[in-house]
Amino acid sequence: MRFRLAAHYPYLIAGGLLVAAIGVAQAPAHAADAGFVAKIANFAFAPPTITVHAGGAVTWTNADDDPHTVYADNGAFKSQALDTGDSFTQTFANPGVYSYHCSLHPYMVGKVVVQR
Ligand SMILES: [Cu+2]
Repeated sequence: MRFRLAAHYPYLIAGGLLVAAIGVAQAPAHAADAGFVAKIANFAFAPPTITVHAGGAVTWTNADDDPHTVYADNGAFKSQALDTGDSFTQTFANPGVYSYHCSLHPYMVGKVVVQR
């Protein structure tokens, strides 16, 4: 019996690893969520309209060589000046339409539609 058990060990170990791997693959992602990934490029917000659910977040990353900001038209949120590669994340708790612009280039506009 001892030999038989030993002979089965590799299979037991392999089976255990497989179960562990499947368990990891099916585990829901609970890591900090950057939410909707948007970018600022060529002096424009992309995409110009973003839709998220209440409680969702949007992260803008500046891909331009010039600094930009993300300013809510109603002042509800505002970023620092974002240099190349800098990001700004805003969480939207309540449904509504949030229009925003770049305070350095006011012709740069966008909006976030927050659904229930
Ligand atoms: Cu700008």
